[in-house]
Amino acid sequence: MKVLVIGGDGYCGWATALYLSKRGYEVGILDSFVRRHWDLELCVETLTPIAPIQQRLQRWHDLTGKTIDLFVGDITNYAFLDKVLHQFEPGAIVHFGEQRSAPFSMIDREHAVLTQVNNVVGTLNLLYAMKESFPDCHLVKLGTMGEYGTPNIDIEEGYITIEHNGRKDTLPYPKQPGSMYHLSKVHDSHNIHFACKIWGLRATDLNQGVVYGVLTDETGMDELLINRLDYDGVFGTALNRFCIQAAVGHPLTVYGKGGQTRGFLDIRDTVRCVELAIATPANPGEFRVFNQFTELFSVGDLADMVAKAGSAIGLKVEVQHTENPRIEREEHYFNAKNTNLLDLGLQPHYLSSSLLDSLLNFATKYKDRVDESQILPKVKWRR
Ligand code: NAD
Ligand code: USQ
Repeated sequence: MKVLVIGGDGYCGWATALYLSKRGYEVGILDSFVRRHWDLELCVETLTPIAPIQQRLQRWHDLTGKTIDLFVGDITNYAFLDKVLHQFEPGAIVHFGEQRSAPFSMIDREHAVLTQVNNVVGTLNLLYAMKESFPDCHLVKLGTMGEYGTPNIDIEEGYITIEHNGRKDTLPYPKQPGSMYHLSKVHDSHNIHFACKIWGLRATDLNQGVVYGVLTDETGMDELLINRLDYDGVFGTALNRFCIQAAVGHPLTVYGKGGQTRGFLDIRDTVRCVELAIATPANPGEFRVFNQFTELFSVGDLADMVAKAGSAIGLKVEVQHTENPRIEREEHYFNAKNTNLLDLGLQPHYLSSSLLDSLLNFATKYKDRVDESQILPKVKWRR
């Protein structure tokens, strides 16, 4: 099957494109490289030296004999997107191509607008292009667990059955996102759901938790295939940041009380979940929602785990509760369901001391590339 990976130059997209290519899918990558541009604008760099995509793809071909097609452009440009779809004719589209940082979206009005326009318009263009010419293509869209917020009841997978005044219905689960970025994902979900309902498109929304780790079987094959690993205060995410902070001897930055609980998963499970979704597509007209995480952790507990694993390999690690730049609950109930992907056969890589060891050693290898002035958060939700 032909799979177009939108955002295939990014953290999740690159690992997924190689994984699918290795598994025999005919893969195309569409990317505008806008993420590399945002890094330059913010003066931040991934911990790892990522090669230009053309070199990455050439190396992949040399090592495996497999070719991945490349389409360079922006999906907010409808003419470009439509042309690519006609050229490549995908059976499934995996859509990672969005601005994905909550702090980036909260910098100021311009960044909020940029995030929502990029994400919502890009996805809308995709829905229209599919409706016009590829109505049977399966859209696998990356959503986020953060769409749900932190309600004081269990979180279901996309829908909840409610009894109200003697009547009963199954409705989209209430959304309480915590940033302009997370809001853009909610808007996307509504648009995709509507498109499935009125045009009969088929879509799977993967409400992914926070991804950690860097190596997959494929990206670990060669230095030129190395994946990005962000540690800065804008694009870096909790566990990855903590491991890199430990490697350079920076106190671990737990925001506020540290009781913020989220769903997490290993990047090796991200790629597998996407394949499971592709292999069993949603039905025509169906808007399917999977919660894509394997374990729940509070950020405080994660920091303690990293401190313990760091000490075991001789690092001196301090956990520091810093002022929380975000507006969010720091102690709350959080119990989310995640059975849909397990039912499809996902065998999770649970967080283990050996994974933490390998991530800490990986971070230590590249620690000279860390700019410590980029570690502390600079973007505040309320000034
Ligand atoms: P990333 O920034 O590393 O990659 C995103 C890629 O999309 C980049 O290469 C970027 O250039 C490209 N892109 C962005 N807008 C585009 C556009 N308009 N046209 C073409 N290309 C565009 O992000 P990531 O961490 O790989 O995340 C991928 C997706 O997964 C995002 O939708 C994100 O919301 C979701 N997600 C990520 C995580 C995580 O922990 N990284 C967790 C949950 C969900
Ligand atoms: N946090 C800290 N210290 C840090 C970094 C983060 O305590 O140094 C806390 C945050 O306050 C928050 C939690 O950790 O409570 C998660 O923050 P994060 O930066 O790791 O992740 P988040 O901003 O939620 O965004 C990331 C990805 C995003 C994806 C989301 C999944 O950037 O694309 O959608 O994870 S989820 O969190 O489930 O919505």
